[in-house]
Amino acid sequence: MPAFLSKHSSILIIDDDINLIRMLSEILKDFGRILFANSGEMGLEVARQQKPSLILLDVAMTPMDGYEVCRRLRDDEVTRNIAIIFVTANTGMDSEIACLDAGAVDFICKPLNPLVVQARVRTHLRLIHDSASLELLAQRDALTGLYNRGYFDKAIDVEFKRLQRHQLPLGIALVDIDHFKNYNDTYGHIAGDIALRAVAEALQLATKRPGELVARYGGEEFVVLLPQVDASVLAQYGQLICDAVRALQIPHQASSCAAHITISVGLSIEIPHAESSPKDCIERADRALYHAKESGRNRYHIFSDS
Ligand code: GH3
Ligand code: MG
Repeated sequence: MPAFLSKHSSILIIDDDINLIRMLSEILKDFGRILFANSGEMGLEVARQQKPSLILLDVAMTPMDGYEVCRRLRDDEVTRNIAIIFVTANTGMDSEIACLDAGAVDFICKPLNPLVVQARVRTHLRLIHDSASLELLAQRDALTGLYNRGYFDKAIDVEFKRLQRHQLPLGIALVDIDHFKNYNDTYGHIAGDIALRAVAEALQLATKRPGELVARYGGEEFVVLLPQVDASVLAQYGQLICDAVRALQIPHQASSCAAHITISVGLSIEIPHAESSPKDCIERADRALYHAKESGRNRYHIFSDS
């Protein structure tokens, strides 16, 4: 079975004719989880709660018709991006245009032809699956598979605001591989790429608490978002990732600080407030990283004003 036809797909059928719901459920039973609602009101509620992959929406319902349901789905941030296919008995061009103008991706005419319904739904589930895959791909760094800088920049903005609202601390770790230029010069760029991947994986494995996020910040630098940590947990984390990379035991004969690959880590922690910004948090971690490098590398340092 193709990946887009799976138990992860769900289809919501909104129709006030229970026989039609039954018929569509039977036609689409192998396409994913089938949800249904027999009124526009109920459909809006289910859509909000379950966030289905696709909605099949009857046009002629009372008291709220399909166009109105569609408009409300589009107005709601939670349901805005769910694909909608209208199911309509009106086959005229005006009706087709009205369906598409209302924001539907397609329409299916009654009486229902099972093969046509399946073909249309299959097509849209595939499109939804492909665009979700592209979106996931756009968040990732191609070499390491970690989140990329663009994704991290958005994530830290969201997290900063959330923690500011709750007055909880935000920790940041900036991680930089020591003497990595020398590593490339000694072992070659391909070996450098392999080492980068290994370090990325070690960081990911060591970063386990809910809400924590590891990203490749650029080059041989990584960044970790550590929501709701205190200073002692942050220090433990700094030590943990230094140890984890050391434990990889990747030989590095051109390093001044060890016989194998090591990292330096800059840590910062603060409760976000109106006068600060995510950029300030990163800057503090960057200054701490500079300090760790200056103090001999292969260590972590926590930012403090002094
Ligand atoms: P320091 O200990 O001060 O951090 O020294 P460094 O040599 O690690 O730092 P520098 O900024 O001088 O060099 C970083 C090196 O990282 C240079 C660059 O070629 C390498 N690098 C960046 N991205 C990649 C990558 O994707 N693959 C490989 N193989 N190397 C990379
Ligand atoms: Mg470096």
